[in-house]
Amino acid sequence: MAVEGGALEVPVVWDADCLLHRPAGEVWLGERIDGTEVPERATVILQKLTEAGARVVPPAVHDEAALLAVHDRELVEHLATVWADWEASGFPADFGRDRVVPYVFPTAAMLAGLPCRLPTATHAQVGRYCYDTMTLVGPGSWEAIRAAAGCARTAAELITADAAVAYALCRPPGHHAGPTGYGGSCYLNNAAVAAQALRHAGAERIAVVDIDAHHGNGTQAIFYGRPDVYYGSVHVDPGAGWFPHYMGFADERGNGAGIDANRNVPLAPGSGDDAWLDAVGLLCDDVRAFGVEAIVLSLGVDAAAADPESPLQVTADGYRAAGELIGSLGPVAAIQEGGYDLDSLGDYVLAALAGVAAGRAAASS
Ligand code: SP5
Ligand code: ZN
Repeated sequence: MAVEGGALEVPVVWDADCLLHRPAGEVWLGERIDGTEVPERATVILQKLTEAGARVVPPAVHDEAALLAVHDRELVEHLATVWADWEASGFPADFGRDRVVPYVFPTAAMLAGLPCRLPTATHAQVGRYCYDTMTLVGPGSWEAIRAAAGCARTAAELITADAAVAYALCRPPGHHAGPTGYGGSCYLNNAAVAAQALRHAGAERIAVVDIDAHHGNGTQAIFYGRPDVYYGSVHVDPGAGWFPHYMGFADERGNGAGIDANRNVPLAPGSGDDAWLDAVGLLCDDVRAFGVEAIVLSLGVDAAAADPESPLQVTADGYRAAGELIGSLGPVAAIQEGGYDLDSLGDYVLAALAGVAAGRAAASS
């Protein structure tokens, strides 16, 4: 897809460590199958954006404080150490278990009111943090997880320093990771790290707008009780049987001081550009009314018609139009979330970012 007006004027924050995470599939209904969250996702996006003339920049040095601002320390330490513990327990060498996967989940139903202990066995600890069987950890996962969060933070810093728009090519994605747990192919919440970095840099109010095909339950959970960070998401209706199943419903509007700073717009499976863009427009109206200094865009492109993980039917032109609407709101740090159709992924990301840049340019002229 050609970008009108020359090179894509959006810095792309990228760290090759993001390729080191190789989940090597997912356990789907009890069987290991090929996963779709593969390293090639990042490679095809990078190639497309580079061809479009975008400047690629490395992340600034990352520190733990940025992660601990939105996640419990135990979660961060678990992710940093679980592969080594798994290996030391002999699972890969002695049992052929080449990836970390949980098998016991300390749900409210299991605990029956008792406090959640930290179990002794590594393989039992995993279910305390990982809430599904599709989010495997292997050698190199932590390096990629940390690199992705660093890219998100740097994108936030770039727009703080007056870039109108910046994009972090994060992999693995982040919006399903919450304050204390991970799942949905996500480990740490890159968009939340970016939003928190913007707050830290002095912005009083921030919006996270999430256009991934799935509800960003992790981002919602992190900011649910907060009045300073709005979260709005359009996604396939979890009530129609789609991940994350347990949240993402329209009546989730925030809690305590965060009431009315959360909005979910679930769409019927099969919805296309018209319904989807109406929903994006509604989120933008919300953001305008809320009043923000910057926007974090959770840019999943899995609402694409050809995407294998969602039944939404959005076109690349739809993503471009959504980008324009969002770019008109203020400076945007766009964070890569899902998007799994390797043939169209790059075109969709490029279309969205070109739209954001055009919307920003029109609003600031
Ligand atoms: C970041 C993101 O987009 N995460 C999406 C996670 C949704 N995963 C749900 C997977 C459910 C079934 N996947 C297997 C498909 C077999 N055809
Ligand atoms: Zn998704």
